[in-house]
Amino acid sequence: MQGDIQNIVILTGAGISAESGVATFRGPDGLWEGHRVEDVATPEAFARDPDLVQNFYDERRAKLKTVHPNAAHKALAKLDAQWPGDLLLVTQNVDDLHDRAGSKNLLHMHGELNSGWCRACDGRSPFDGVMAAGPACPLCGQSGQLRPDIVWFGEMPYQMDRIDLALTQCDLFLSIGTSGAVYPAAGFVQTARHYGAQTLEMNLDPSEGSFHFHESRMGKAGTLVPEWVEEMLRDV
Ligand code: BV8
Repeated sequence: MQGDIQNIVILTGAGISAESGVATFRGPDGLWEGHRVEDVATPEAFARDPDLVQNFYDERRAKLKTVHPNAAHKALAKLDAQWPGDLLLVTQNVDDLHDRAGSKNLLHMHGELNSGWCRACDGRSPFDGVMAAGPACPLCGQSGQLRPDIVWFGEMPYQMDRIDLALTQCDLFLSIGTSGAVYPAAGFVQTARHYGAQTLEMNLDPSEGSFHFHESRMGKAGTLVPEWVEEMLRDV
């Protein structure tokens, strides 16, 4: 696997955090903490019922304090530290588990629970409290103007230029724990493959885009990812 691989792009989704106890989005009932994701993760939902949306994210932010990185997060952080080529970890997840595991070459394309975005000064700053209470923006001091720093449906994901460049230059694209239901992330495998990368998927069950991957490994991320990292670091 690792012979001719220099540059790697890894995409993660909610499945990598599932074994840490963080709810995935599209479980059997299709509901996410009792809501349809499209009903709460949109600017329209926030305009219509800001308290509902703020409470939804406040609950998830508070839960972060009770969960911890699992073996998959830790294995990716080890690869980040020891891989001699380029490695970019693009996560769709808004939890801080990759950060806490120690991954450095990491970007949150859908934003982060522990960040606040001020509608008054447009500034973003670390935030780990209760936003529904209308706290003051740490940057401009205005109260009641913070929104979750989350990319909702219809909003542009973060750092897309950086992601697209990495996809054109990678030798391996690995997707872990995502259903392949949401774009543009679900299209990354096609871009990487178009530019000649090997493509590998690790998921509990086949994603919507499984057929785009050269190889799919079905199983739990907590088992598959550490095995793969050891395989990649064996001859480094
Ligand atoms: C944009 C907020 C453009 C963060 C989220 C029609 C066709 C194509 C596209 C569209 C369309 N209509 C609209 C669109 C665009 C839309 C979209 O893709 N809609 C979908 C529903 C069709 N996309 C957007 O709007 C994006 N923006 O396109 O902007 C634009 C252009 C110009 C100007 C402005 C804008 C924005 C997308 C981001 C939306 N935000 N959430 C939050 O609150 O968390 S999306 C939400 O779903 C999450 O962010 C999550 O990251 C994402 C994907 O979910 P997954 O991570 O894959 O989780 P899921 O539960 O689905 O799957 C988990 C998988 O893990 C499963 O397969 C399971 O089997 C597996 N698993 C479980 N346990 C384990 C496991 N695997 C391994 N081990 C385990 N233990």
